[in-house]
Amino acid sequence: MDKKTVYSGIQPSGSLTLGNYLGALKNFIGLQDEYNCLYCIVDMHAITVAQDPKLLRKNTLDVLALYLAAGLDPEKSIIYIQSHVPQHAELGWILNTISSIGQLQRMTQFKDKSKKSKEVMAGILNYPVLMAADILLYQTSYVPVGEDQKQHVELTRDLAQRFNSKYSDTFTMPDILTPKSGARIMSLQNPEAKMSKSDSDENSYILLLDDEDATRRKIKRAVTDSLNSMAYKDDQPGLKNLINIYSSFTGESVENIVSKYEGQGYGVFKADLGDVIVEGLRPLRESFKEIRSDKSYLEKVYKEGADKASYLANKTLRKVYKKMGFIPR
Ligand code: AQP
Repeated sequence: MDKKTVYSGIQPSGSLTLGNYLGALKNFIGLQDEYNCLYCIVDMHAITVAQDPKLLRKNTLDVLALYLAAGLDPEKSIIYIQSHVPQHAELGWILNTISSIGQLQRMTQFKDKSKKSKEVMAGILNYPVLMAADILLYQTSYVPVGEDQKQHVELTRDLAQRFNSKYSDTFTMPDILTPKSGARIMSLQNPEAKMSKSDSDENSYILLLDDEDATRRKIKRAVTDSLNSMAYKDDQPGLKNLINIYSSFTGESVENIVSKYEGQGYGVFKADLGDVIVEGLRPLRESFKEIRSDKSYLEKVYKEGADKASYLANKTLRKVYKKMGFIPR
């Protein structure tokens, strides 16, 4: 039987956080043997928020090197940069013509991001339509993402359904794949908000490229509570988040972690968590340096990836154009 397709992407809108890693990247690795995987660096998504061109170039190559350092293998997966495959924008346009503005305005991410901007650009509203195009272009069955993307995958299903029923079966219906733990890592300073790479407070996140001291310091400073009682409860959201991070790295159950640190105070737990993260990220941090400095290898990976992705994307797009009544060249 043919392998099913897995598709996911990460925006080079900053340096990647522990949230991006535990919610998405870490889970990409194990899927490579079982599925046909495509992992994209979604630069066209990143520009829905103003980007400095120099930084965007740097961050795009950083994300590519982080993909490879984390264990993505270009021999197994198609790894590429979104703007190298223009079919994403083409299908995005087509899907815009069947997207309802009301539905797009109800997306939580649109509401959050538009609140932060003085002038709301159309790109932020249309972001999930481009994401739908990314997914549907490759006849994707599974989309490994963090919980914050759930609503966007549901919208993708709605658009696929709408197109399929209007023009006959064309797109595979994708399902979301969220990790058991780590699907929603919260800010270290405000555990009610998710950890985000674009947060203005650098103590709110741990970057994959932070050094060991910064990693330990940020965990030490993480907001907890004054109860000083080791527990995994909604009314102790800061501690709950730290336990989730610990569990995501070690695979230990929440119950085990709670009983191991019961009666010891948060300081001991935080110090150990700092070690767990530093050790957990050590291999990635070390191989990143080597991979990032090899420009010709990175170029080879993204060029070959774009060729393979374009071939697949074209197959779907040709079908779509034909069904809609466009004259083939
Ligand atoms: N806090 C998080 N916990 C778990 N998963 C997360 N992801 C993001 N934040 C968390 C997952 O990371 C993948 C890539 O995300 P993205 O960069 O494409 O967009 P995002 O979700 O908007 O991530 P950020 O870090 O919050 O970026 P900015 O600040 O630029 O908006 C996705 O699978 C996402 O679920």
